[in-house]
Amino acid sequence: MKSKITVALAGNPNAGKTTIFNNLTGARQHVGNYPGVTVERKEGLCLHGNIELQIVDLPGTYSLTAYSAEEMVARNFIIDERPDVVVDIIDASNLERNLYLAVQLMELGVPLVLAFNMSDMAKARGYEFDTEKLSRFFRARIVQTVGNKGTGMKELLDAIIETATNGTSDTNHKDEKSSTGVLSSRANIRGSHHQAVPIMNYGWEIEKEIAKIETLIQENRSVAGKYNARWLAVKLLENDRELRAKVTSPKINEQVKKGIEHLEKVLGESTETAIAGARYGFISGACQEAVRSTIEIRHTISDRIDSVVMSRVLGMPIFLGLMYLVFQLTFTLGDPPMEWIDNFFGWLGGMVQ
Ligand SMILES: Nc1nc2c(ncn2[C@@H]2O[C@H](COP(=O)(O)OP(=O)(O)O)[C@@H](O)[C@H]2O)c(=O)[nH]1
Ligand SMILES: [Mg+2]
Repeated sequence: MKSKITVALAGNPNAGKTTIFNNLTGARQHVGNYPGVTVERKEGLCLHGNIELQIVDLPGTYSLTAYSAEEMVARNFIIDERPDVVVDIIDASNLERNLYLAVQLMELGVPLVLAFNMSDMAKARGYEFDTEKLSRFFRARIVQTVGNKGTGMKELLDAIIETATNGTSDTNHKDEKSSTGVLSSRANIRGSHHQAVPIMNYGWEIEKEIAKIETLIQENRSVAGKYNARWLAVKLLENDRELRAKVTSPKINEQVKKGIEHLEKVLGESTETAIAGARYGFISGACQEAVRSTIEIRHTISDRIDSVVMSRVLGMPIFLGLMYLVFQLTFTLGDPPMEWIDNFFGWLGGMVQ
């Protein structure tokens, strides 16, 4: 293992990135700017055991598209500087929304750790996570943290070092707790685990187009080495303007154009929308399997009431009973005011005459 590990902290704004960055680096920080843009670049050092970690606080982003300077900086840092580990700081109390970035990091194929931060808030909201299962879905070790209390920092560092050492590659097949006590997620992904874990799949039509472009990318030496071929194929189909400008091969561009046209015709929506929709579908499926919430329990109580009130046998009598009650209330409670109004108009009539 390298004696120095580069770690990039990614995450949605307000997920607690800076808090965790400060916890890990203390006063050993350096603040600069990314070249050419006014996006702040914060770096710091952290010593864990005898391993030195260089930690970079990436700008907060919801996605890895080419829409904003922040997203471009975050994405290009990961692609160009190839940090040994990317830690996605997730606001676990808003899990589904935050996992959108995690899916994209997973697709990018980077060694990934997910910090489920704000786990105190998530708990207060009644969420319970099956982190082992989520870890298999997202191909990343997961650590629950409370940034502002410093909880989970040691476990996070263990997971980072474990990921830098063993990677998140499929070659790691030991289906057991690792030496650091952090569950080695990759171990369970394909090889030894009996339960197959679905990988992010965009559906037959889109997958067919991805495969065609992916093949052309792999044959093209100028882009093949730099990018994960599947990721680039997806991004091109998403019509990512920066990457479409970067890829100059006419063969690839022609295939991308054809692919987008075909997909928009058969899907009836933009490829961008369809691809984002598939990502959200994946997240929602994973959460349905691995996140429990007491809000769900509240749901089931209201479901139970519904099942009585809406039932075929009791529904009508309950409805008629309620109507009778409304009728009674209207006339018994409505009687006195009706009398007052009657008297008032009688009096008014007398005055006019
Ligand atoms: N309740 C709670 N608050 C946190 C946690 N982590 C960070 N915060 C607070 O959340 C706010 C946003 O954190 P910050 O680190 O600035 O987020 P960033 O935008 O991702 O850099 C700050 O007020 C932190 O003190 C946590 O685990 N639980
Ligand atoms: Mg910040």
